[in-house]
Amino acid sequence: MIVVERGRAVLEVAQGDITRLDVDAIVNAANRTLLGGGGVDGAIHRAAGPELLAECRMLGGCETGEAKITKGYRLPARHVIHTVGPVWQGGEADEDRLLASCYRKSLALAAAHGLSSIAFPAISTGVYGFPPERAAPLAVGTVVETLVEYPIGRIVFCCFSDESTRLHVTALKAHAGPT
Ligand code: AR6
Repeated sequence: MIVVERGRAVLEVAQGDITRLDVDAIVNAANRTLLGGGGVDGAIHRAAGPELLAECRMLGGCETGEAKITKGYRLPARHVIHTVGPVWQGGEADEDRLLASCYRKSLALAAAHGLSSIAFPAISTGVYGFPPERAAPLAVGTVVETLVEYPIGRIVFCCFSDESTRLHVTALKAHAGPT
């Protein structure tokens, strides 16, 4: 859809179901229990199968802004990185920092496991109510900033709706050009 190169890395926006992507890791917009839910979390657990929930039970939950990794089981993706985005409370409750932290910690975990491709959903912009037009530039900007630290070759922003896709394309275009 749109592809931008930043040094060693290629960033792209794709539209569709993240559970179909063949990457080293897909990121799950989970909740603090890590025991499943609706939205993208529900879709990932359904597609990965019950073994994913069994592994998640052993993780002891996850704090907002943090990330934990599991295997991908029946998914085409080899791993799932579970992160917990902030619930939108009006913007004065550290939501921006916590959302940026989800992207940073997920990339750090992917790099620590030697992974070279990763796909993100639009964390917190569904049930958690983070305004999508604020989240998209924050997500893309954080990834572009953080990437320089890690040898990750491919980053996909996997958007579900037309609106989310448009917002991420616009945000990514702002980072096109010489690195
Ligand atoms: N592939 C890609 N993106 C998707 C998919 C999919 N299959 N399904 C939904 N989205 P949400 P949150 C988009 O609500 O706001 C869960 O119950 C969706 O359109 O999944 O972080 C958890 O257990 C939206 O743009 O996550 C938590 O309790 C984005 O994914 C809570 O929801 C995120 O929407 C987390 O809420």
